[in-house]
Amino acid sequence: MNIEQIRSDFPILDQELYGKPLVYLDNAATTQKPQCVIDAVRSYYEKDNSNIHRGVHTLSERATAAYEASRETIRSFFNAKSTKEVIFTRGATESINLIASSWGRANITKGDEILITHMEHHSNIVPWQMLCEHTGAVLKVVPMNEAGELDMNAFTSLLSERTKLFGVVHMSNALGTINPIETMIKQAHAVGAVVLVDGAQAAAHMAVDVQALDVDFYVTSAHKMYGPTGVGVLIAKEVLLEAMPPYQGGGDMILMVTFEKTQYNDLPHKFEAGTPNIAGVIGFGEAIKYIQSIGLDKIAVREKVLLDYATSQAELFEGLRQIGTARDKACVLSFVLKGVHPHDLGTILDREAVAIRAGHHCAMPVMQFYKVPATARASFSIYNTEAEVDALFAALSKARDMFA
Ligand code: C6P
Repeated sequence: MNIEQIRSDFPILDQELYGKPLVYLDNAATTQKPQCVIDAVRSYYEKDNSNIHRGVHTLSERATAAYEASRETIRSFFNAKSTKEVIFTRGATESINLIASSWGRANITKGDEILITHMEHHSNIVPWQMLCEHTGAVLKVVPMNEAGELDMNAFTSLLSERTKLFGVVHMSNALGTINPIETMIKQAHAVGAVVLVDGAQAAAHMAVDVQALDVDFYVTSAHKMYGPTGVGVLIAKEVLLEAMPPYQGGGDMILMVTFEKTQYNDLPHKFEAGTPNIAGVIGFGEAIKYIQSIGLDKIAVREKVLLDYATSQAELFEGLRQIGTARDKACVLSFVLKGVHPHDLGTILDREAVAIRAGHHCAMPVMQFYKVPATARASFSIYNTEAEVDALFAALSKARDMFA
């Protein structure tokens, strides 16, 4: 794999901050965008800008064709059965809220249980808390161990016929843990629960086959997969979507409206009310093609090499405590440095042109578990290099010296 060539696909990487080359290690927050994605978005606005599914004119037909072609690209990438199962949303957060609002309100009643895990992002906690408040259902949580791995025995004993939905993050943004979702889906199905997998972090780093997994709902965001912000996807089994009421009402999600009654549109349009993020969806499709052009297998192997390289340095770095040491993890090095608050660390590293994230990563229960207010998090992507990992640790040494 030619990393220099890959880097040249990302124009933003070719810049200096404070006289030093930018080292971008905040990929779990959002990845950078390759030129082909930028071009696709620009070309849509320059040549095809028009509303979709409505116009009979050429521009509208072109925009509609490009939008729907992206849906097919994304269907094939995740191996969904049909494009009816591919719903465009604003991102993983909106996808989960859609499920909680639509599926949740139709299927959850008092006394039912929603099971999630201790390492969920807030977007896979709060919508379920809201649903529980509204319905009287009960939220249960699968605990984890010190390494940041789920307690599978506890998971098994928490499952029961009361469990109506099990929601689990595929790859934790705060820890990097990859969860054994295949086994968990099977076990949850055995008690009759439907399963939602939050793939916001995972989808750019490992192949996901929704049919092989037999997952009911899989969600992700384009911007963590080299695509634009403000767009994402919900992939769901058609049988579930057919039975679910619309999430929002408005244009495009209807076939016929009278004041007496509205007939809803067919899938997937029933869940896409209003003018969508057309440019974003087109850019998303292009981003997926970009990933395919490199190959997820190669991406996963390369990123593992980089994470191992960073982890071995972290293990030797005096005063550094890693947060998240699961056996199966990817792309995330979360840590605290003795005597330096993560926010100070983030600021000092910024002056060295090293971009990391410092904070609770929208996973406050993870911080509570480790009894830390925040962590510093370096997260890697396909364009990062060993030299950038070295730059990270050189900057960390400086920070440690400053606070010594
Ligand atoms: N995590 C991070 O820096 P949205 O914001 O809808 O694109 O994605 C939400 C989300 C859901 N699940 C997981 C596992 C995530 O990591 C995220 C986003 C970013 O870690 C922003 S908090």
